[in-house]
Amino acid sequence: MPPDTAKITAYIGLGSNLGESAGTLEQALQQLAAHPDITLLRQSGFYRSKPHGPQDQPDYVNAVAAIRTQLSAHDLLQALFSVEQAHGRERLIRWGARTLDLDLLLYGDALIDTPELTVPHPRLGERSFVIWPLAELAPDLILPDGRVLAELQQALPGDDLWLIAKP
Ligand code: ROI
Repeated sequence: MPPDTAKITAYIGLGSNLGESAGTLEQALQQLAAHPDITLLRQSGFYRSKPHGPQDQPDYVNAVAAIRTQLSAHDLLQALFSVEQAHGRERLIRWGARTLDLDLLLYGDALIDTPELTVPHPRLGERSFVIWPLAELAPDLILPDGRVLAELQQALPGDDLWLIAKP
């Protein structure tokens, strides 16, 4: 068994605005927890949130999960894709409605910039639907690029999201 130090804490953003969104998020969390190389540490509450980007789509349900894993960031991304695909996600329309979206927000202290993956997630700082649930899990977090989560949260009033289910 490899030492525990090989494990990384990562944060995953979950979002859905088609179908039974809260149920879809519950299932996705269970699927992540069932993965042999992923331990689900904590999940945030579920938030209903106004769509960012195109407005002509339903409100979203969003949450964030903290996990621990020995998977590389790219292998973790593949694992997220397969959970998305199990929910019929097609990555066709950018910024359109979706049954399930899983974003790798943070992977330990890593700064990653490859064609497939950018970590921290490039738009994380602008997204109340990410920052608020993330702050619920890790209020003292400092991002690997030095940004202070509490300051990002203060800059986002959170008036476009509502806690609909506590963890
Ligand atoms: N808006 C909200 N509120 N939640 C999301 O998960 C979400 N995801 C997206 C875009 C279209 C940018 N807007 C969103 O991809």
